[in-house]
Amino acid sequence: MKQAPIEFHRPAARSAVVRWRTEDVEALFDLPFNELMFRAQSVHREHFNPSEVQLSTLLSIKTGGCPENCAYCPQSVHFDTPVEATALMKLDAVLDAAKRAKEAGATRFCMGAAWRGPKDRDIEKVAELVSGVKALGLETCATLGMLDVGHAETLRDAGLDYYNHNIDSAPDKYADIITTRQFDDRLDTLRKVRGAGVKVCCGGIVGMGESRSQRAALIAELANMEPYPESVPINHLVQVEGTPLHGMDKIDHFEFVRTIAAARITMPDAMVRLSAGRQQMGEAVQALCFLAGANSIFYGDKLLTTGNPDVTADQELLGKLGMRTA
Ligand code: SAM
Ligand code: DTB
Ligand code: SF4
Repeated sequence: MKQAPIEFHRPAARSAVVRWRTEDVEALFDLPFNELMFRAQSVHREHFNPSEVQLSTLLSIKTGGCPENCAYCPQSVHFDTPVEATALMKLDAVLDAAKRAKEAGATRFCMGAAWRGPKDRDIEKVAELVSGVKALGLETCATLGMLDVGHAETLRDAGLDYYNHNIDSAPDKYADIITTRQFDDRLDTLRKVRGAGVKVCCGGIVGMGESRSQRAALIAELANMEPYPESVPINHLVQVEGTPLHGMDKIDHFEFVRTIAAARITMPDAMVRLSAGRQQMGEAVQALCFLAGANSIFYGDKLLTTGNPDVTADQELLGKLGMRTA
């Protein structure tokens, strides 16, 4: 896609950290919808070009067979789902996928592995994948589970730009969703990533039966990180048959849009990614998410194991909205 450059002021430094209490974020959720949209779009315009969207493509480099029991996840060994476990992909196959993603217009390539955490030998192999993808001129991101001492540094030295590690839900909801690890384990890995100087991609999932107050607590937790994550994926639960969360009541679309808006207002400089669940949303809801301040999407026909709108549909949608890729 050939595009004219867009002139837009973007501050070079992050703004000062503001501490958000859960009730402050809940007050945002409680605003009349149009008021919330106006505030979110106003913040968005101060920090980003409102007509630009960044495209990241996902690849599952090691699928299924995961020993964790995250109740939303089709890759857990604890649940009987349609996902087939595979070994870690070879370098050539990963590079082919990365080249295709770049040709289709993605600027970031995110590699996901269904591990509780990588072993030292896994990290060496993923480091090779990262440097290969980086050499293609793509930004790199990996999501591999909990990291051990030295892992983040090895990935950084290989050229890793972002590490994705979600806190997923409010601290007081966490134990309802996952029992094989603690909320604090996530924070520990996030500290290691920060400590190594790798940018943090951290967000959560909406629609897992949490209350509005718990959605607000998830956003407050992210916004109070020092500094808050550079990239904040907001996933809409994709209900997969066989997982414990399959069949639960679906969240109202406006509540999802409100969550995006709250993320934008509380983390003004972050890339807020409209992540999983777009296939179930329709164009109008996605457009509202962009209005609420989402400025990044996963691009490509597949997320990790579930579907995503195909690239033609996304190009059509962005075209209809007059949005350009950043
Ligand atoms: N195993 C690693 C981990 O858990 O950090 C990396 C891969 S894991 C699949 C990455 C993220 O995908 C999870 O933290 C969760 O936020 C998201 N995710 C997984 N299954 C999902 C689903 N069914 N719907 C929405 N998001 C999901
Ligand atoms: C994130 O927050 N969402 C992406 C990415 N980070 C790794 C993953 C979504 C996975 C959705 C379910 C699946 O496709 O398996
Ligand atoms: Fe494993 Fe990650 Fe899925 Fe949890 S979310 S079961 S850690 S792949």
